[in-house]
Amino acid sequence: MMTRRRLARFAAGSGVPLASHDAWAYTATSNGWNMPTGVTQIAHSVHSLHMWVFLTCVAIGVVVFGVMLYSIINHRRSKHPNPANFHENVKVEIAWTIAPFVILICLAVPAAGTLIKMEDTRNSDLTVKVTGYQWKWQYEYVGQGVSFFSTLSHASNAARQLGAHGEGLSGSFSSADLKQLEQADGGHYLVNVDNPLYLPVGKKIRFLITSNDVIHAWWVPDFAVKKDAIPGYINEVWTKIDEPGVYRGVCAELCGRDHGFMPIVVHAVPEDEFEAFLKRQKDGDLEAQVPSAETVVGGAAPKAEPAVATTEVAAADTADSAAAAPPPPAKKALSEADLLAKGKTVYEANCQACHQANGQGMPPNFPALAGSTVANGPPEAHIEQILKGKKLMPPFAQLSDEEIAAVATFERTSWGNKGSVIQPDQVSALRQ
Ligand code: HEC
Ligand SMILES: [Cu+2]
Repeated sequence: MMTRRRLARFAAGSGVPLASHDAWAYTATSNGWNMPTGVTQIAHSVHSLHMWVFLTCVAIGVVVFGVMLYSIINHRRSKHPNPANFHENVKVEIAWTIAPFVILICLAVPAAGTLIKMEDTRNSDLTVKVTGYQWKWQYEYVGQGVSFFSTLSHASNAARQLGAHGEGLSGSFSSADLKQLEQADGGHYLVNVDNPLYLPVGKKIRFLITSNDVIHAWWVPDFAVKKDAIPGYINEVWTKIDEPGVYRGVCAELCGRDHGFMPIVVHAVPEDEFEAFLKRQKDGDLEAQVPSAETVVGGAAPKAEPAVATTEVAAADTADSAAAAPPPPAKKALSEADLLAKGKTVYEANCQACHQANGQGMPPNFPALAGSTVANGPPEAHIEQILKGKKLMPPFAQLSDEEIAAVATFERTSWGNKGSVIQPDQVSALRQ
């Protein structure tokens, strides 16, 4: 197991997307040799089914090879120089027609039962929409107004940059490098994310699975849930988790360059903790709309009126000025410091894989942003490129106006670039 895990990590470090084949090793309920027993009723059924089919195959193997071996030894030429000479045997023919038929029925009945249970997504307590992106997942708690992206954790990503430049499988990747990778990200190299999915235990959760670009597959072995995420289609699947814990999975459909780098982390928690999580998410969103104390009106966005944004949660000191009739909701302007701080996180999660932490990119295919004409040129072209993508660069329109403004400001200000502030308003103006 160790060797397999090492190999997968080694390969992943060198940019070869092998990581998903190694997923057994990371499940909570697998010993690394067999399928995980899982933490849901369905997973237990799937595991029993797997064991039943496996043992049936072993029994058939033993009987067939037993008879063969017996015949080879006992009817060898030295013992029986004159072979029996007969044709057709009705009894044997009936037996070898009926026996496989019975075996197939014994396999098909429990398999069909489990499949039917798996497909029954009725009466769920909660619906989560899962959308695959190259190369991250988006989770939306349907009807709750909570949705977020889940990307490879920063620590894993940083460690893999180290591997990406190593010589990889060709040899000069030292065992010290390997050790370093194994310990990277708290021992969860390539299977940690920035924002895990939280789910309540003991509740029937329905997943609606789709994709925004190419085919991905959402796979969490401990739940026995594995479903293709297909653009334009919505697949349904469900789970009901029995035991609280952290469960991991990966994208299980080869989906492009970073297929091996879009893991899944699920925190299964008791219901009250789950409610607290949802509340935190909702409150977080509200906070984001309220101008913070150090918010300044950027020169680039004269329309912004911080004092009138989201009056219902206005702090006491803004209450009086908030009485004025609210104009059409203007995006609030952010301070350069806020933009830069946020931009750095957005950059690490979305751009660094191609453009590198130092902004040098990986020429010739992935250009440097340090000294780039786009990052030092007119803001519109820069924003357009992020929204729409260009050739090998995917579009990032799914990021919020704030996130795009922040990451553009970060790029324009880092690595010796000239530096200028882009505000969310400028981004929303360029969206169709
Ligand atoms: C999958 C790799 C990839 C990712 C991820 C990526 N880019 Fe790019 N980026 C490219 C490629 C390739 C180009 C060159 C496009 C061309 O001109 O052909 C590029 C070009 C750019 C340029 C213009 C550089 C120049 O001078 O031509 C900017 C600015 C940019 N990217 C910003 C971003 C931002 C912001 C993000 C994150 C939100 C990001 N990129 C994520 C691949 C990527
Ligand atoms: Cu994928």
